[in-house]
Amino acid sequence: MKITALRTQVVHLPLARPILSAIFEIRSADCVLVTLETDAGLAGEGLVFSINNRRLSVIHEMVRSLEPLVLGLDPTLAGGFYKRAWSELNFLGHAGVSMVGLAGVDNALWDLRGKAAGLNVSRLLGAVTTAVPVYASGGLWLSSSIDELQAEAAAFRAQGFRAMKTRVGNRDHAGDVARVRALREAVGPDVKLMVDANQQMTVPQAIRMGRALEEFNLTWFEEPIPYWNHEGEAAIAAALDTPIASGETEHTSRGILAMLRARSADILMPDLQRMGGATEFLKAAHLAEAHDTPISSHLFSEMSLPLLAALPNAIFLEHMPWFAPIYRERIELDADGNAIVPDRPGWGFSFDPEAVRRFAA
Ligand code: SMN
Ligand code: MG
Repeated sequence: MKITALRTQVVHLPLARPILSAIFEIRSADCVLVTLETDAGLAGEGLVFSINNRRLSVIHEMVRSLEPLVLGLDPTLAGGFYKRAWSELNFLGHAGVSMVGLAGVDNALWDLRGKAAGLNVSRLLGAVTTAVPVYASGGLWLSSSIDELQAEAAAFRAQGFRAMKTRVGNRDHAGDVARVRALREAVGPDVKLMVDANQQMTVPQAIRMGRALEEFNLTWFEEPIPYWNHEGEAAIAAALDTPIASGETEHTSRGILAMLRARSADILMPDLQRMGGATEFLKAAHLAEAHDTPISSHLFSEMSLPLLAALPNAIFLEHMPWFAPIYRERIELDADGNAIVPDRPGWGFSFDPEAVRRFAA
């Protein structure tokens, strides 16, 4: 089998209403869909994205720039592509848009290899499980009032979720604590709760916040301070009983390795596109396993689900519904609130051509 074309399509997925985290207002998720066509009739799919339609054209060009490296490639020799791309991208650096572009192609190659083998990517890798614990992340934003927080939490429970994440970091300590308290009261003691500060605190603020939140038995406290301050994050992790989760803003497995060496977080959450795709995501996960550190995923729920199902140290899938509108299939939950890994080959989630047309530029 040989790859005959790299096709890209741009789609714009508006959110129902603008949402606020401590760092961004988000109005839309805008994607470059990547399709690798082959002479065997199979096609591999991946996607990368940007928020608010900013710099999407840069990402698009970065993906397109890799086309010469995949044309004529046998997908079972994907490692050769990765090695050549890694070498070429050295000039711009193994971070930022270089890695995002690489992720688009690498993820499409993984889908293709799964489809060629007739296996879901989880089974291609040697699956650990067929269902992965999942938490709802597409709600409970800073833009929600306390009443809205409680209503959204109830809606998540009704959808079958047993874990959910809210945001803090509003520079209003008492307000943040009151919001988490209201949420814990709304969901009761059995639902797992996480909070995410999106890097907007200082070390002392984060320690004070973490101590104030200890009574709510949080599953984790995410990205308390700027992502590059590994030593500061390690100090927070050492000071608190609540586990610190971090890593979504790191690039490549080397970024994750630096965090592991600094002991800056108790749980690492590599982001599929900042890693540079599934190839590098897997390396990051294995490095974490060698450091006895659990991992979660960041965004890209449809592709992260099969990957986490093949990783013994995976503890939670982030369920972010932003990309669901362009897929034909939806992530389904079992009665225990786990995301069911599809048996379908490749990622097990494929672009819906009609939806792609609807959301196209
Ligand atoms: C997040 C980051 C980027 C976009 C949306 C949400 C957030 C998360 O940090 O962890 O979901
Ligand atoms: Mg986060």
